[in-house]
Amino acid sequence: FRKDFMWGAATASYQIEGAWDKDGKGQSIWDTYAHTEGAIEDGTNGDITCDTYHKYLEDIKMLKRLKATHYRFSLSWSRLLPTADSSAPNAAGVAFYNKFIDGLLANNIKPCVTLYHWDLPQCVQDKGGWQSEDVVEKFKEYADFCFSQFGDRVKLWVTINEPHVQCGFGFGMGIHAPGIKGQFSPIYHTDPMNACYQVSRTMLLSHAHTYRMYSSKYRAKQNGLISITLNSDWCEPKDPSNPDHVKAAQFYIDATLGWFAHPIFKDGDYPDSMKEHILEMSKAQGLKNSRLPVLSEQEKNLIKGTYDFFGLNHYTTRLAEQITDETQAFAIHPDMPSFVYPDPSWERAGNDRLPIGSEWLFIVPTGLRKLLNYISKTYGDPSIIITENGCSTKHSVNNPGDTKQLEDEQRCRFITSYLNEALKAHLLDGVDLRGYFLWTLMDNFEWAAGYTERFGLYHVDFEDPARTRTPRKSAATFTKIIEE
Ligand code: PNW
Repeated sequence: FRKDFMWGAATASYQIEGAWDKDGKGQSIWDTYAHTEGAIEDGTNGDITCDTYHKYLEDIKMLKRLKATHYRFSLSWSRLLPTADSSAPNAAGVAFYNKFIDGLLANNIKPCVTLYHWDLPQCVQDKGGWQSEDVVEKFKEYADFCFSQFGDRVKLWVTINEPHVQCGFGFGMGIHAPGIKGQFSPIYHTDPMNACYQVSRTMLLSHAHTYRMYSSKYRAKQNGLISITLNSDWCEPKDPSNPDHVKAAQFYIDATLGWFAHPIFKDGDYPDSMKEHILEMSKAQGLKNSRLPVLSEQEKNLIKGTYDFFGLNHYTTRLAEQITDETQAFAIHPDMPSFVYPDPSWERAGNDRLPIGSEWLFIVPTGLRKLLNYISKTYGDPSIIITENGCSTKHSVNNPGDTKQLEDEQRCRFITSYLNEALKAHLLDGVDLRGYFLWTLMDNFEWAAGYTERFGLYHVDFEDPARTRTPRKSAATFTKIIEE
């Protein structure tokens, strides 16, 4: 890897901070959602979680011990601006992040800051949230505030984390905040509102306006880099000689990665395959126009090229074939014609002794190399930063002898093998890879799975009021790779 390669770990505010109602913090949609009965698998929430708000010095020590050069974390919008009004900031929130950023820098760890990792202020949600045009101005106002407060020291910014996961999980499937269901309800196919598409549009515009505002107002003085982080699986046809399977695999990539990458990294607009297919589906259901909102020329010009690097979150790989009535319910958004699933021969994340691991994560290191090559070729060889990659263990099942799963051999193998494929992409294929952030520094609140799924290099004891952190074997493995 490059001499200046960024080696880090990643987290997100709602997943680690706790102190959900302390020192003037406003509430976010995740506070609301996690407090809703039945929303979270184990009935938990992020009220305290790792208690990073009080224990941030420990987190910095852990990063130092890992020999990380960088740390990716997110800011809590509602902790900084409880009423989403930048003329009324929460001084305690600003002070917290200032202490944290200064602490990282004092230890020679550079911050990579995500502005938005899913915890929208509830007051913004109450006015329509991502479904309202107004959110674009609100987001810009928040970003402007963050650049003005922290941009003298933060040189690496991510506007929005994984918009397609939020669009699909939050609006449609309804399994993440704000929990808006619809796509599989009987009324869904006659509902022209189609929240997930509206939301994808306001997210793209929020990102683009923020990028341009950074360029015009801050770049000359602060000299940082800013982009978006997109999650993508790698996907292959189940049978490569079957044209339907080939088409399904490409469509899955277009409608997940391409949904946001094509507008930002290519020509300002959604991929043609998406536009054509959604129009066809909309017409078949008696709609006059496509439920995918049309982006104007002005909007396309605004969105196109708003990146300084390609932020990639990658975990797993899928096989694809065309969708059928029986498999429709598994689609992440309503017009997905591809059915995707893991090859049964792939190793599943989770303890080998357990009958089930984490539901969705299968270990396919070669998928990372293929995906990096795909991105490089499709989007004009951008500098790529892997902003997340990691491996989970299922925690709730009794696992005698190693209840903390400190001897996490599988995670060690995951890290080593995925990084080896990333190295091949860099050395053998010429992909411009700039950094790697491991998800995640320590066990934390894993969204709808609560604390049942653990991704941490450090185990966190959530029964213990001190939230004691203990390094797993994988922490040493990762450090050794960084050192060597
Ligand atoms: C990412 N999928 O989310 C998020 O950025 C993290 O906050 C999260 O903790 C991490 O990955 C692990 O889940 C994803 O189903 C959630 O494909 C789901 C998927 C991918 C990423």
